[in-house]
This record gives sequence, C-alpha cells and structure tokens, in this order.
Amino acid sequence: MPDNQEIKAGFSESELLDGFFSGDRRSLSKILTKVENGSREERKSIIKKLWNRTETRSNVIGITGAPGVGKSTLVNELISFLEKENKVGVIAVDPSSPKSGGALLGDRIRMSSSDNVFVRSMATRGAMGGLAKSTSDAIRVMQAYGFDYVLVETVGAGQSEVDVMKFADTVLLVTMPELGDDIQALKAGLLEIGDIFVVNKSDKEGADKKVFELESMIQGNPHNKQNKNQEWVPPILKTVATRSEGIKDLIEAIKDHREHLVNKDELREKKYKRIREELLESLNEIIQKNLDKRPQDLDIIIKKVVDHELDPYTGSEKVLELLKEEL
Ligand SMILES: Nc1nc2c(ncn2[C@@H]2O[C@H](COP(=O)(O)OP(=O)(O)OP(=O)(O)O)[C@@H](O)[C@H]2O)c(=O)[nH]1
Ligand SMILES: [Mg+2]
Repeated sequence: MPDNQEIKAGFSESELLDGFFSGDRRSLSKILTKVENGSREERKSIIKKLWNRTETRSNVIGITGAPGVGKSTLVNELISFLEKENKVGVIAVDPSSPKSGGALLGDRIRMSSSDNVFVRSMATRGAMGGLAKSTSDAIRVMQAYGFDYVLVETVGAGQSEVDVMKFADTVLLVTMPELGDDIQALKAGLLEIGDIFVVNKSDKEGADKKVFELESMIQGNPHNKQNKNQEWVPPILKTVATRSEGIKDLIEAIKDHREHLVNKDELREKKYKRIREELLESLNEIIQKNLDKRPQDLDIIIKKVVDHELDPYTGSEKVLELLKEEL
C-alpha cells in the first residue's frame, strides 16, 4: 500500500477488520489505535468481533522492573531468539506522560524489519478505563492477529504496572546489581506476581549478592511458602543483555513456566480471575456512566445523607433506584 493511502482517513471498521484478518499490519496498527483511544462502543464493537480469535496459544510475557535495568535491551534479545520461529508482538507501556520530554519507554526496542515482529508503544494515560484496560485490549488484538508471543514491557513503579502485569501469563521481574531499594518497592505487590526473576547487568559487581537478596525474599514470601507441593518456585537468572548472555536460559525458563501453567490448568484459572475482575470493573464503568446522566438527582441523595435525612444504607438503595431508571 502506498504511503499516501496509509494516511487517508476514514477506513470503515469492516474494511479494517478485513485487512486485519488477512494479516495487514497497517490495519493491525489502526485497530490498536481504536482500542487505545476509542469510545467504549467502538472498543466493544472491535473486541466482540475478535473475541473468538483470542482463544489462541499466544504466550503473553510481561517484563517489568525499575527504570533503566535493561528491560528493553532484554526484550530485544528475546525478540532475536523468538523471531526465528515465532511471530512476536511487543507492547511497550508507558504510564508516564508522553509529553514530559523524556524518551518513550519503547524507544530502545529495535524496530525489526522482520515480518514476524511488530512493536507498539502505548502511552495514553487518560485512556478510558485506564491504561491497564487499554493494554489488555491491545493484548487481545495481538492475540487475535496471531502472534505466538506477546511481550509487554512496563516500568515497575506503581499500581498501574501491577495491573498491567496481571494480563501476562508469565511475568519477568528484572533487576540489576547496584540497585538499592527496588526490591523493597517490589514488595508492594510485584513480588507476588513475579514468575521469573532476572538479575540483568550481571557484568557489574554485586550480581551474586542481588541473587542472594532475591532468594531470601522469595523464600520469605508467604505466597511461595504455601506452594510447597510441586508448585512453581520462581527461578532467579543472571543475564547480560548487552552481550546476549543468559538469554537461552531465560527462554528455557519461560517455556518451563508455560508448561507448568498448562499442566496445572493454571492458564484457565488465571484467565478466570482476570475476567472476573474485568467484568466487575466494566460494571463499575456502566454504573458511573449512567449516574453521570443524573448528576442533580445523585447530588440530592448525597445531600440528604449528609443532612441526616437519609441513612447511608437507604441512600445507596435510592442510588440503585436511580440507576434502574437509567438502565
Ligand atoms: N553493563 C550493562 N549494561 C546494560 C545491560 N543491559 C542493558 N544495559 C544498558 O542499560 C541502559 C538501559 O537499558 P534499557 O534496556 O533501555 O533499560 P530499560 O529497563 O528498558 O529502561 P526504561 O525503559 O527507561 O525503564 C542502556 O544503556 C543499556 O545499554 C547489561 O546487561 N549490562
Ligand atoms: Mg525500556
């Protein structure tokens, strides 16, 4: 397709989907933009049509860790290994503002010329339903497109990253020597969701110390203590991403974890938990949207509770009545 056609606006959804299903990368790109920025209705319409195709074997790998530990360099190495036999989609999620002047998270991910690799940056902080929601839909779009692997990179700094990582089947927690308190920060929730720990930059001093630190944290984690019976214990691997060292072992660990998930039927269990959460969140969104249609009525109820004309229980029942009228 010539470039001038690419920028031509106004593709209908069905044109885009036709292109998408026949493997056209520009259609993929446009559909990703729609699920990232579109209205609830637009997104719903697309996901509905893709849903049956997301039931694939795509292996979704989350890569997270403090800024600068080498996540993108590792992603590049993983791509190099995987692209020989697999289609690889990459989503670089940047929860900070793209307008901050800083470099985009994904900028160090090499733009592969291979048809097997597709890289996408996501940086829409104010996206409807939040960044985690946009990311989960983007992952689905990539699954439906037929990628064998979907790699998702995000900086491990806060709750939104933990949320993003919930959509991965396998989570790599990346750290490096010389980092003081990143592991403490991980306690906030990332430690629990790490399936594989990577000490990157192991060419630097203190790598073994870092491994030791991680070992004691993993053993001290109640989540892992409960899992003594053949459950997955996160391995700790040393890598030097810039020299391509340790990548084979990392790929092996990823495959082992996948096997574990499949054998234990944990993929389905993970999916169940995610869908449950998603449905409840989506419901919340519907409630919010409908209440927004009646701001004055809601205001009256709130004020009545504030003024003790109503108790909070009766107040919430009144809100429910409002909602019923709108639904
Ligand atoms: N010495 C050494 N340097 C590395 C290694 N891996 C990556 N680097 C360097 O560390 C710097 C940061 O690497 P990135 O891959 O951009 O790190 P990142 O975690 O993706 O960074 P953000 O996305 O900004 O959080 C770059 O200059 C890399 O060349 C390694 O194994 N050893
Ligand atoms: Mg990066």
